[in-house]
Amino acid sequence: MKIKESELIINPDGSIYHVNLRPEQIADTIITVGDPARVERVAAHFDKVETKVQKREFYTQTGTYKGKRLTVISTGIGTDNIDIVINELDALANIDLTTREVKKDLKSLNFVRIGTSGSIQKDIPVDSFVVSEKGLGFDGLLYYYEAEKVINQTYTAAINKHLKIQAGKATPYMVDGSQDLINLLSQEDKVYKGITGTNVGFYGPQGRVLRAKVSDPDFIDQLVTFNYEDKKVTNLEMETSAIFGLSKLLGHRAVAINAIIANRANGNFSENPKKAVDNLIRYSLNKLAQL
Ligand code: R1P
Repeated sequence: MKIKESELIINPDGSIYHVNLRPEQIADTIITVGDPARVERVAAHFDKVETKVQKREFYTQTGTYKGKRLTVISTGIGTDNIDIVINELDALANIDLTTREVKKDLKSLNFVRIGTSGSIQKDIPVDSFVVSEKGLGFDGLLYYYEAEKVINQTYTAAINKHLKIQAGKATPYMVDGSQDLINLLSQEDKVYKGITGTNVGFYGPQGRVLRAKVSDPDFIDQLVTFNYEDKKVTNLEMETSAIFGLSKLLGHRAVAINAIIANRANGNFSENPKKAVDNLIRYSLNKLAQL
């Protein structure tokens, strides 16, 4: 079935609407970062770069690292952008943009988020790395799709039993990351693993109060005490749940690794967040070269 022009928008140069890329310009392993400036910092390690494209907050470079073809793309902040990036990259891989039909043989991509995040647990210090075993979504994005097909029902039930979510907020959901990618990125002792919470804002939705008071002052305390099968909520950021959910729905693999630049439990902020992120980039690229 042909997908209509209004639904799958192709630019005059044959690239897809927002990310502005053509199918041949993406690798099968795609690193997502929030900050467009981080794309340069990842690609600076590449042996060679074949593609550089920018439109809005979506800046992409494709090249090779130790011979492994990789794409790095910035998503900007938030799960609304993740909806665009994952759907459009999937379309580049799995829809024939000329006939506008879904291909017969579907490709499975690897999505690897290299991000920054705040830890909520006292014992996960600034400058450490956390690999997300599960995404805990407060964003509600996945409920616009067939969420029930991909959420982890047991963990979703457990978190909803534990938290008191007020009416008017989206029901939290949990989605698993891909175990092989989790294993690859957490081989070393210095890497923590856990559940990454994703919310729709940086301040109130993550329990930060500057001047505007929050509706549920206990939210972070409730999150800290969640413990199911020895798994805890380790950190909070703004993209992982949607990356995990959409990737799973579309048959892709996904993982997230974050540099902890703030510790919300003791109020610390990294003295050198740039260094922490550069360490994370080097560590992650070396692991991805083994894929
Ligand atoms: C907020 O400052 C942003 O930083 C974190 C959050 O998820 C959010 O996108 O990640 P990135 O550094 O990858 O953007």
